[in-house]
Amino acid sequence: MPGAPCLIDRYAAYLPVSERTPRLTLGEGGTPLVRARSLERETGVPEIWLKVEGANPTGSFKDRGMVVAVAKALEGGARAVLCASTGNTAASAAAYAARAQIPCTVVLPAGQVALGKLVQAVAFGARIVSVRGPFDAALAVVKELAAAGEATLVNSVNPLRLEGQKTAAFEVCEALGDAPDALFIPVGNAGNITAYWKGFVEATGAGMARRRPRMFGYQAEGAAPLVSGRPIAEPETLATAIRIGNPASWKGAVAARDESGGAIEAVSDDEILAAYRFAARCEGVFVEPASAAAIAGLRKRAKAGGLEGVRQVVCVLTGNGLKDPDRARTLAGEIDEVDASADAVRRAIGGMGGHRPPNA
Ligand code: AN7
Repeated sequence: MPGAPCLIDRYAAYLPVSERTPRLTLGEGGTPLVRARSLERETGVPEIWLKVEGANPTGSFKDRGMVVAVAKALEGGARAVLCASTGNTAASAAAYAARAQIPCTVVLPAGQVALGKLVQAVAFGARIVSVRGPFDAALAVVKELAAAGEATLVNSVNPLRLEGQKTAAFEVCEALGDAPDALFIPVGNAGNITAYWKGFVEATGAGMARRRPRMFGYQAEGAAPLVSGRPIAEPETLATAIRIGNPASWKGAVAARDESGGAIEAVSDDEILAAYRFAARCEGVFVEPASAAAIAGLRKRAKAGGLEGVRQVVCVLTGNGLKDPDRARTLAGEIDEVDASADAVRRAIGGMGGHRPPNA
């Protein structure tokens, strides 16, 4: 079939869809699985793969779930969609709503959404409101609005979102011929870790895999309710995507952890930033800070000797680095502006660096 792949078509047999479900698509899914040689050298894990979900149409994994949620909303005759979001869900909902030609309202935690995500919601024509408080407060508001029947809620409390997102686990199994030993993934509202685990469980049932991975989830230290075991009223982290104090899929995350023999752990903002740099400079993969939490977790666990018997790892990189240009800009200082001559450029750069190993 010409054109972009349609996730609903590709996995129709495993999704709650029928011939009547609209084949809504922006070319979501089918994202790259990239070998991570620098991380392998550093951690000693023989095989590490990066699932680059930032390659989805709006730059995050949310598109997998959103396409299913919006298609089913259309099938059910919905006239509008609604979500709360730390940014990526809003960008994705706004895009698929535009595609479907239905209105979309997004409710955001004021001052805490990365610029790239915000401008996506603007570009796609969503109605945007910021509320005072964290994501959790915004979610409570949209739940109330949805309960009044004003629009279809497309947050991951809508189970269709998780159905769509589980397809990433299928892709991993198809690409590797089986599930890996371990999956590393960032955790915010905990929908994605829940969806991956569902996907891996179904993959073994469907003959796509013989085994299931251990699930390792990572929260930011200042927003780690699943690590402390209780909700956090004022979550804080520079990884704004996962600045969430009371995850909606709490039980799903705990089940994924316990049934798989994995763990949900915290990483500091400094560890997240170090992993953010490492992914970009040593693997050539530019992710947003929340995604770097998974890499930070992998590096931390490896350092602590917590990867005994783990030979093959997949690390889920949930969002594109361009989502958060303000954070990216802090990676470098001022950029020199000089006259347009070879001499001036050579003086400013101090050599092309070709005599040194890169990124050393
Ligand atoms: C890049 O967009 O919650 O644990 O409202 O954007 O499934 O919540 C985003 C979450 C990880 C955490 N990485 O996933 C939202 C939102 C990125 C994200 C997560 C998010 P969940």
